[in-house]
Amino acid sequence: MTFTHAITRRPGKDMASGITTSTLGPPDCIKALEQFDAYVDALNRCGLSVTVLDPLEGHPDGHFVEDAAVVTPDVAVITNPGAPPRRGEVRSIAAALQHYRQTVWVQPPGTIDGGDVLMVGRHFFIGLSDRTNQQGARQLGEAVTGFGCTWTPVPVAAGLHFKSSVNAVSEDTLLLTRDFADHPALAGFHRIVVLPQEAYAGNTLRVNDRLIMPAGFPDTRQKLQALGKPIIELDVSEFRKMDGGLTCLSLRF
Ligand code: CIR
Repeated sequence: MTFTHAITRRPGKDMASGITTSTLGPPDCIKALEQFDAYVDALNRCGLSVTVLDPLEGHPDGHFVEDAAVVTPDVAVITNPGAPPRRGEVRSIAAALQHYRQTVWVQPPGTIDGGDVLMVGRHFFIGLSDRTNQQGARQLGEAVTGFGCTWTPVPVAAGLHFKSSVNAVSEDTLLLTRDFADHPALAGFHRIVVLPQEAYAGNTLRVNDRLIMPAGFPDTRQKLQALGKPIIELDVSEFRKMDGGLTCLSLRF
């Protein structure tokens, strides 16, 4: 899928009140805004037209827009996020997406976070995690099947979301952590396995012919260089403190 657009949301002053399991300490909101601006700039450099929504009052995780929808070439599936405090984020994301796609909505008791959904070609891997349940995965699967796509559920036993650990870095290559390296569902792909001490770099974002990776992971960078794509490194330290990373800061389509 060639991307032309992205939707993002500027972090609010309350971003430190979001959900996190990290022990890295509270984020510096000023630094986070600088990192966010650099992220938007990188998406622009990849050729995308980027919508930047205003912070969503009362939703300190609202800038992690990826979790609120799954956008395919055919449809935008609006999620029912697995974390109850995040459910109020979806309405404004749906409003932004309705200009571009028909929307369908995941219904409770189904829950799903976009961070659990990896589209590779016309196939979807849907992580079953603390945030995404069987019903939510099935509803998304049925929605995309209606447009000729296929899907596979994948249990997520490590990390917050499936894409915390597994991402496509080319049409046929996945970057992944050791936890997923031998997973039978992923066996048909070339696999680049990140070192355990560089597991966070598994959340690398492919935007058309470029890769955007978190700064500070030299072994992963060297492995990715073999793909011959331009690499942009970004410091996302303040989002990492809130269990977020590069993929979760935008919806690309
Ligand atoms: C959360 O726990 O929901 C947020 N603090 C982080 C969400 C990160 N989203 C993503 O990786 N797709």
